[in-house]
Amino acid sequence: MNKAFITGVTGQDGAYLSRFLLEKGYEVHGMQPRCEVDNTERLADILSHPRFFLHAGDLTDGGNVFRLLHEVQPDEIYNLGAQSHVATSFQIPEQTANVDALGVLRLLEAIRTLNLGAKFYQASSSELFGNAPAPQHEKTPFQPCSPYAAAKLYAYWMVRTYRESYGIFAVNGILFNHESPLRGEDFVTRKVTKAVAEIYCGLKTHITLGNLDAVRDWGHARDYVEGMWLMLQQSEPQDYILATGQTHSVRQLVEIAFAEIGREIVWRGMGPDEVGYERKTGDILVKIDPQFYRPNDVHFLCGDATKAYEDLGWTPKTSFRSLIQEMLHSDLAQVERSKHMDHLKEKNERVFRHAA
Ligand code: NAP
Ligand code: G4F
Repeated sequence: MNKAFITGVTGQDGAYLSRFLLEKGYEVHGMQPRCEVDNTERLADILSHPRFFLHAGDLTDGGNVFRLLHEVQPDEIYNLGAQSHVATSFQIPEQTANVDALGVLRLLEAIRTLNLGAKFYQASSSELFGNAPAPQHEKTPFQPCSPYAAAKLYAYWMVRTYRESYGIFAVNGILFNHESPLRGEDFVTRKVTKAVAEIYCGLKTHITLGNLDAVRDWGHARDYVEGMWLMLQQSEPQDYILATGQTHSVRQLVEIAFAEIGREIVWRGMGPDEVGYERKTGDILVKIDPQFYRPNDVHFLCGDATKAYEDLGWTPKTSFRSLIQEMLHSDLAQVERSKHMDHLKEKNERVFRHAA
């Protein structure tokens, strides 16, 4: 039985990858960082799986990383753990570097010194390209423009250094943005689908965003975790881009999500004064808040995943529209559930007050 070790198992990709590997018959071990609140929500349905194990750990703790890898002795290591929010990396650059850059070094050093022979997948990012001309492919020169991207660039080169210097099977998956109903709520796709669901249910009146003109190549996380696995099943370690090659702006994302609830958005104004209002009613549904602008942003990402298609047979299966529909329907169901819970709570409180 193959044994996989996943850092970042409690995150979006960790949750999809764990399910994918369990279905393939793997024993899956995940590193779970300590958290004040329960961080296993995305793993709820596999927590009691007999081949799924969580280990307390942290990528900033070298001793912990060594001990866990020594104990688990995995065949494959997927390093998905990161401070993954680009805007936040401008606020906590040192912590971002500690996790996203040095965390990778700790893992690679453990593989080397423990002589593990495990294959290693590094979650590299299209952020490495910054504002380099599109479409971006494996040979496009990197131009990182955030502390997050710079930390990921260090990690990228460490993977290549350990592969070339010590013969470790280590690969970089340079993944373009991928989303899902499990996406964190402060990434723009999920922020939009959640807000549209809340507006539909009457819980809020509008959404507040930053740069509407940023363009991304958005795919579905479920499709991308298969690509991660395929990279480790090759006879030679190589770096690959995973992307859809299709682009949309944040503005288009907003229009598509509101169209799903039958509301057509029209734009008026410029920069921070721009608003998106509903054509039929004139209601303002989108406002801009400069607090969501970044000190530096990546304007246009569009990936060329030809190499992954040719070598791995990998192609994305989910269109952008169906991704947004799936996310929105999941958020609508979630909002309805919490409205129902609030209603029950209110009802119970009324009964108790009456009884008292
Ligand atoms: P995510 O949902 O933010 O998950 C990140 C995970 O890292 C969480 O499980 C988090 O744990 C964990 N983590 C944070 N600090 C840690 C530390 N000090 N030690 C150990 N674990 C730590 O991110 P994702 O979207 O699944 O992305 C997975 C990886 O792919 C990340 O490395 C990200 O940078 C990279 N990536 C993502 C995309 C994308 O579009 N999703 C594209 C390219 C690359 P808690 O939250 O439980 O604390
Ligand atoms: O959803 P985002 O925060 O994702 P971003 O910055 O592209 O990073 C994600 O993808 C990377 C791969 O390219 C990963 F490496 C990284 O870990 C992460 O998963 O922002 C997308 C765009 C940005 O240009 C941002 O300025 O949306 C713009 N945006 C506009 N308003 C906003 C908002 N982003 C966020 N998070 N929140 C807003 O209100």
